Amino acid sequence: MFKKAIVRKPCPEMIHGITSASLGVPDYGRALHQHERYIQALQSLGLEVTVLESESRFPDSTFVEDVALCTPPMAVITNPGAASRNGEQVDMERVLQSFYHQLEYIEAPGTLDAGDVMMTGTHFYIGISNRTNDEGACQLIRILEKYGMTGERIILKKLLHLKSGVSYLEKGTLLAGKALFDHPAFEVFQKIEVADDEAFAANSLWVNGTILVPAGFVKTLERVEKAGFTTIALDVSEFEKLDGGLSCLSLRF
Ligand code: CIR
Repeated sequence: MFKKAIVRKPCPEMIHGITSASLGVPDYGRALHQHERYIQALQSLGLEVTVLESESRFPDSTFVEDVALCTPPMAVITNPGAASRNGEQVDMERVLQSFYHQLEYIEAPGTLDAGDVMMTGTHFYIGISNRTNDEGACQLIRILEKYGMTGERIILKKLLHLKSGVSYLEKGTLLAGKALFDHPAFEVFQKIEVADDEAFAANSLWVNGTILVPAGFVKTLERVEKAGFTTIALDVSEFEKLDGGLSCLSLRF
């Protein structure tokens, strides 16, 4: 179970965030409102949420998931793969020092965005993407092994991050879009398929037994509920415009 979460308020400069989507420019006021609702949902599921002030030097800094990986024994400060985001991790290091005794680091030439890392118990899947390189993934696997955990690499083709295409819902169940549904590494799991026209909803989020699903993705919501999970639908439309989903908006530990 998670006890804590860290989020960062979006900054007005988020309208200049990196995107591959063609959904238009985010509405900052609406983004702030959606962020508030996101925080309230985490709180309603028992998490104590630390809300960091917005950081205007980094338009994408509300996507805190990418700059650190939180595991039970330690946190890893990443080396983000996008030039405009590299530096976001510095402040997160300071914040995580007050929560963790052990911090580890991904170092250049390794790059890693933790949106590429999916935790399934003590085993971690690490996407090799435009943001996470082989060196970064190998560094992470070595760090995990020091703490009795394991990791393996998954080569990505089209996805921004591994968790843009797959989410672990616990209880041995994955929610996966077409890009990863049949991946041999995931044969051991039960799977819920995300319809092609709802691909964004593959980024859903387990929080203490409840699955947060992006609002408006009704087929996914139905399939997750039919599989026996309790859900909360949350509108993240303004973050979707920047390729960011539910997991990207917090660190949970
Ligand atoms: C980026 O391209 O880095 C941001 N606009 C979106 C990051 C989304 N983060 C995530 O999937 N973990």
